[in-house]
Amino acid sequence: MTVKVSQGRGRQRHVYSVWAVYRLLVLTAVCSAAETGPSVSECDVSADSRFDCFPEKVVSKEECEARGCCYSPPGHNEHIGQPWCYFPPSYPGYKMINLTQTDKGYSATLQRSSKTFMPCDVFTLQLEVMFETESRLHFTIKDPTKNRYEVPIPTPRVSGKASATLYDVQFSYDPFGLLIRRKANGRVLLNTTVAPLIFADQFLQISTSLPSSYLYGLGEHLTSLNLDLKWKRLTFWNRDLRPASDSNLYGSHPFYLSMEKDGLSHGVFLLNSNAMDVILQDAPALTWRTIGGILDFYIFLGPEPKTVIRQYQDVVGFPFMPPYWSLGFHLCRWGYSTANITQQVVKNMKNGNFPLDVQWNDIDYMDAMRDFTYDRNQFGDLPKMVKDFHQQGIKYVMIVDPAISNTGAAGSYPPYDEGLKRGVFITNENGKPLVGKVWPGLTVFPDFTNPETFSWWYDMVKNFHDQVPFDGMWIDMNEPSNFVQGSLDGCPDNNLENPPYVPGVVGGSLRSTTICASSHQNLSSHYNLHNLYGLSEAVATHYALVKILKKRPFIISRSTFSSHGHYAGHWTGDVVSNWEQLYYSVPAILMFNMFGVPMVGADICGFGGNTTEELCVRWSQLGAFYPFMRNHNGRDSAPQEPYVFSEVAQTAIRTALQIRYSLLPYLYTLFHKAHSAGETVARALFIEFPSDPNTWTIDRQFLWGEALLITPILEPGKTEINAYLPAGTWYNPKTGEGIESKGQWTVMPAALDSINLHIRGGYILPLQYPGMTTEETRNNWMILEVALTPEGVARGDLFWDDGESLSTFEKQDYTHVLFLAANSVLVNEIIRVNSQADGLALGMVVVHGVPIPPKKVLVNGVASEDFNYNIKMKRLDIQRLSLPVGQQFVIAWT
Ligand code: MIG
Repeated sequence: MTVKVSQGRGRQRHVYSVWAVYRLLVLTAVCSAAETGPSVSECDVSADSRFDCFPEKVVSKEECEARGCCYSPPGHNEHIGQPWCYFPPSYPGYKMINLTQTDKGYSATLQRSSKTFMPCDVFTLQLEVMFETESRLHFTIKDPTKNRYEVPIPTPRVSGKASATLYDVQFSYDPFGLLIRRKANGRVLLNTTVAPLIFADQFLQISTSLPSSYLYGLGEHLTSLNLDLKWKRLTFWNRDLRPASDSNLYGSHPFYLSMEKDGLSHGVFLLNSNAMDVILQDAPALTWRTIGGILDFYIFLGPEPKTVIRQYQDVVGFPFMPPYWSLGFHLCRWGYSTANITQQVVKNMKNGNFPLDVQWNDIDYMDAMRDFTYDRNQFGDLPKMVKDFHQQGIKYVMIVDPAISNTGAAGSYPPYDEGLKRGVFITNENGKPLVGKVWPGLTVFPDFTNPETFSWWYDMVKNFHDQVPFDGMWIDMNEPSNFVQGSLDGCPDNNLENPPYVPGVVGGSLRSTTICASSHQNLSSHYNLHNLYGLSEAVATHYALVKILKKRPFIISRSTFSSHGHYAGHWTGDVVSNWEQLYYSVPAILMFNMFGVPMVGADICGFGGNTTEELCVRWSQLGAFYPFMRNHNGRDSAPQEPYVFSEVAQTAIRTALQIRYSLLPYLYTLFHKAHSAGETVARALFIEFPSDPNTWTIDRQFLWGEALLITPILEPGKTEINAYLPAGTWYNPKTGEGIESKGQWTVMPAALDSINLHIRGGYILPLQYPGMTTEETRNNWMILEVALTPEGVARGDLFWDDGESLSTFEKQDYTHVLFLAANSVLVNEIIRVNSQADGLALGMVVVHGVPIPPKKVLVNGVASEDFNYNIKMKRLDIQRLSLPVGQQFVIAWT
């Protein structure tokens, strides 16, 4: 065990924190803070390093100083958001006593001797530090005398202590603070001595310095990928809101990844589901401020961003393996008002020669907008429609909202009658189901933290599936959204409804657009569980579908929380049809991949407002590279199905779809790697090229996996685009051109029909000729696109199974083939093969970067005439192959 624990009071402080030294000195002089303001010299804190002592409101000098804090309203050159009232270094904190070694790490008692400004300080706390793995440190701070709410998601249970760790931990005794360093270079990754720890019943706050200003994550918010640290407050309280900046949105993922100066990285996860603010400041520093639960932190040492992301997913769960069909194109809108119209859409797609896999319906299909019903007039043919779709190889997904109508005549609507009998609904202070209002009118809200609700939900879903054999579910409005504030009868007046501090939620109140915080759920109050509502519905839906379909479930949810990706995917909600939102969809998709929710997409062409043809073409081209590719539109917006546009636009969109379909084997293999190894599918450049600082802020380009660079056009009227090519060889698959990049900006064409794609030298992409559905595509010839490095090597792989059975990876019922090129030879190596690979045959190989015209091509030792060489592009095409992918082959060119 090489962890150092500082014993002397001042020893480590002068090394790590000037702040802490200062605090120590001042603390010996000033005893208890409160009534009088601190001295002028104590308040001499640089603006960026001030931590807010009065987050509730704008304050006067008197109010501020009454808290024992420093008052300094910003001048007009200073940044808005900078605290007016901030902690002096002497502000009393907790004192650490009884630090002891445990079989997992350390434990200690923390004691506060004076009150803070928040009611109900917890004066004695228990700290547990757990060295869970060599790269993961876990620590909790709790009340040892009282069980407080803890987030009920499964996390790894570790016994014992990792023996060699990438981190070491040091403690500051008085005031208590934690310092976590990267052993390899001594860098401080976390230092909580920068501001006082506060742990009151409804106000928990802890701050840390950051090693750099390159910070990512902390979704769901409308932000750039690299977060802006200039006094930004990110609020977590799941909410139904059209994505807007500086607003709490649909989901909460209190996890960040930090890129350190030299390209190493680490991550921090606060497992807490209460309403929360995270404050970012230029120091650089970060403050977690939550209004309940405990402090439950995981620190991931990486050191590569890829490993940080995997380590995070080790805690929250790896993503579900999607069915193959779900990687195809999905089409939806609010306003397909009859089954006929819905069927016509599918016909139009077919007539227009557009690939389509999944047709959707919005709430239009429902009878009086009630779940688990369908409108017998407009959608009388729904069961038949879905069966017809199946005949055509098309799947069907429909929306379901959580809220259940409670106004039908008794006995007329089983979801309510049954639910009431079985006690599945969230209750109010009187123990009666809380009544709100959503699409069907008055509604009650299922409590998915109640096991009985799981079985009730299963019964409802099963019953509906018996009538309408749908293939997946779209769960919307699960923040949960409510058209009245709190409930029909308002909310009671209590400390959960009116906490002493309300994070920066839109609407200013916890009940805004949702149900009362103090309403009751099986596991705890809604106050604690609110941010888990969407997740809990996704889990219930996942289990219901596994049981009903006995195949992999496909679920897309609006509301999410950490660990969501294990059960379901996400779309980014009600984005507006404009260029700004087109851009923001890129960081959103990349962040959700970092959160372990790779099945994610934005509504292609936008949901709110009317798209333009150009915007819709560009959005379709980008959307072809969303892991979840769905065009969805609002009720009042102009139509935006691919076939409504001009021939030119249609051609561009069709091309985008065909490229998507041709890449399916590669995409599916990436999903397998996400599922089995916690990788990202849509990947930020910095994740792949962490040692190149140019990539750290790029969020207008991204990768699929390691090998495919996508440069979408995100602005109108572009004829060219300046884009970044990280160091290496990059091939444009369309022109065949290869570029050697030193890590440089390059001008690329941007004609309306162009999508700039680059394949990275050193990689092999498995492709197929695109069909009209994923099913058709799966039966087509396979193509290998080989992108050689200057040294002439490349590698790739293919994961293949039946595309729908449960747990094929876990049961080892799949095919996995590696492809390797070196010394002018391409071979496959069969890691595992099953009968699913039987029909799969390689029809063509494209090799980029062949320097010398080959004279001969040998396929399994037999000379072939079916090859072309393009001397300008240095590209070799080998055609008319017919090689089973699941059997060893050797292709050589000399
Ligand atoms: O209050 O079901 O985000 O995709 O079309 C609106 C109607 C409810 C919001 C979803 C959107 C969906 C719409 N829903």
